[in-house]
Amino acid sequence: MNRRNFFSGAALTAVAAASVSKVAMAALPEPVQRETPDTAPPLQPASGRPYNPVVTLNGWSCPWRMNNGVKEFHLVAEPVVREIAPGMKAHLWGYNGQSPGPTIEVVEGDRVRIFVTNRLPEHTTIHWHGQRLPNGMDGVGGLNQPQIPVGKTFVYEFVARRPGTFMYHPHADEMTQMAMGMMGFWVTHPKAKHPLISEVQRDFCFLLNAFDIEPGSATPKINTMLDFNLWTWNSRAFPGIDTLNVRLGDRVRIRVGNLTMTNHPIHLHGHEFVVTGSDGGPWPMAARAPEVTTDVAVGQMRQVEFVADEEGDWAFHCHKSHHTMNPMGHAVPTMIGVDHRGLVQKLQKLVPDYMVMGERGMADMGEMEMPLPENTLPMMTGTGPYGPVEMGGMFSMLKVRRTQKAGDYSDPGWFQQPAGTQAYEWTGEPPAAPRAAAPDSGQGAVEVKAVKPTSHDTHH
Ligand SMILES: [Cu+2]
Repeated sequence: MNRRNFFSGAALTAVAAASVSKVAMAALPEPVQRETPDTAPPLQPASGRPYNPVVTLNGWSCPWRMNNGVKEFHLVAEPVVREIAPGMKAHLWGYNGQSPGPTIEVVEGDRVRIFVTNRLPEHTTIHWHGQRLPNGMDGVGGLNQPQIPVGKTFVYEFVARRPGTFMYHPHADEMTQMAMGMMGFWVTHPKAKHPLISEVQRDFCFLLNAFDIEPGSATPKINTMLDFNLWTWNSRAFPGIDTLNVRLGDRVRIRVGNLTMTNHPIHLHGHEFVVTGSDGGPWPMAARAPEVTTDVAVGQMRQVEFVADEEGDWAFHCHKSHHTMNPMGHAVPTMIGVDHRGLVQKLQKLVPDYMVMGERGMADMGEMEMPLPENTLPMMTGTGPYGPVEMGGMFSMLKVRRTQKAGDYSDPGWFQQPAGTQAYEWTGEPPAAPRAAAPDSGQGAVEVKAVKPTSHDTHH
């Protein structure tokens, strides 16, 4: 290379570098897509004020671009395929490749600019639930802004004024778009030590959502109002929901938002927690009380905190028992106490595979995992170290381990219970107490007079 070329080349490079960055900054930030439904490690902030990032269960946080002091995000509303749990994929709508979309994490006082591109087959908007913002940024289509037409990109911009736990979702054809899975979490971290916001070692977040997908199909029924059959956390059902893995002694915060059409009493085993705040902000100390279950009503958010000081695998779930079940839990007649014995041989002549189920309860179904149509989940499933867990839907576990490293979110496997600390079978003399028995067992049966309801009511 001669001298002349060298100079012109260098000059060209310099010009190119300057113009590239200017052009790039004027262009849309690259939308970050995600392929897997796994829980991503916390996204440590690469620019802007420092904070302690959250972990989104079976999700991730959205990287941003800093542009002249403004945090720029790019959300793409689009059809996605989401694995609800191994064995079932759903055709949903979401953001950036998944439902829910990525969690947005910012710091109190940040100016935030969000580009929203609409790749859905219909118009959309985004409402920033719980934020203080100019009225024209609130995202109610028709009220605060024109709808975002198909193929267009709109820009939202506001200052994240108060720290807390928030979410985002469309405010356009809402029943369809939320039933299809469009939603995401938002966390605004405090800019400095806050008297009502404690520092924690683990900070988890997820949204409660629900779908109505017929066994064997993949697309939610969007006109369902109450009778959903898939109860999910971040569009995942047990055993597809990752466990919350923490170190013994960690202070843990769990943030939950409810975008279903019913309430969910969220229950933790082995520990008491304190509800420390909601989408309204951190709660005053005088309003806090120990609980083991907190109800999260429709459109509400709650954050709970506790010190994980009991080792083990602790169930963590919605306390509505039909919400810890997967599809096919409906329309199954109650068979407890019904004696099938005469009937079975007759039925097996017609249907050789016929099995009696339900006369002793439904636990058989947890064990049998009967053949299912393609693309659905067993009603009661999951296997623990001691057998079937018989759960589904909104169920996971808090795994507390002495040996878990700080910042390690990997699953430590099943808890090894110390000898002598597990419930055990009594092998002494059986008790002599009389009790209810089957009518033909020769023992006296306890008779119960039942009053049947006159109408079939719903179970929500
Ligand atoms: Cu529930």
